[in-house]
Amino acid sequence: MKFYDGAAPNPRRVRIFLAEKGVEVPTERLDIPKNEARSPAFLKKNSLGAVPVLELDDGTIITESVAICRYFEELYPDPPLFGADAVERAKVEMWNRRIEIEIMTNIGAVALHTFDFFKDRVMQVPAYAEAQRETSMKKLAWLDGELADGRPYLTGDRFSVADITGMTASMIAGFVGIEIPEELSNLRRWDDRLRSRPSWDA
Ligand SMILES: N[C@@H](CCC(=O)N[C@@H](CS)C(=O)NCC(=O)O)C(=O)O
Repeated sequence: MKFYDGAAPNPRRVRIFLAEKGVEVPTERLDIPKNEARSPAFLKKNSLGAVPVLELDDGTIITESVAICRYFEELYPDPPLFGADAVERAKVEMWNRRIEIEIMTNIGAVALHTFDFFKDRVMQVPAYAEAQRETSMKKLAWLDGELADGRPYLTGDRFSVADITGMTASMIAGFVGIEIPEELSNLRRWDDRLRSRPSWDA
């Protein structure tokens, strides 16, 4: 198998996941700014021109960071990062989607609509970026409220792929200068906990 990687948030989700599992996979790192993920050869692997991509020995291609993580979860079930029973699995799915949709997409839009890097990739609307920056602050306050019960991780006591999505959102927030306000102490506590994991540097 080969893992097509890149210096960017979504491939990093898979890198963190693999680090948490203690698994090493043959990897090729594409140079995203040099458009290597959009080369004709790579578009045959992923028609969306993006990493991460996992290519299996029989030629099967898996794209989408969470789908790749799910595949590795099947191969290496310990420690469980998608939940250990029916309720946990549902909560992981719930929280992963909540973090992607409510947090990461909003923060990501700030980057997409302002960074020069994306100007040929999306139709940029700077006013939309500003609106999303404001929305992001409201969503962070919402998440702080959710974490007010003091649980260490999104789904409870167990770290999961939903927290990994949170780590990625936190990284993107850093790129666009969104900081967690001092008063959102529950969120800060969770973010500090994630940053202290060795996999943060994956
Ligand atoms: N939904 C996809 C998103 C993949 C994606 O957007 N990848 C970006 C890096 S974070 C990419 O490879 N971009 C290549 C380019 O813009 O040329 C996932 O979760 O894997």
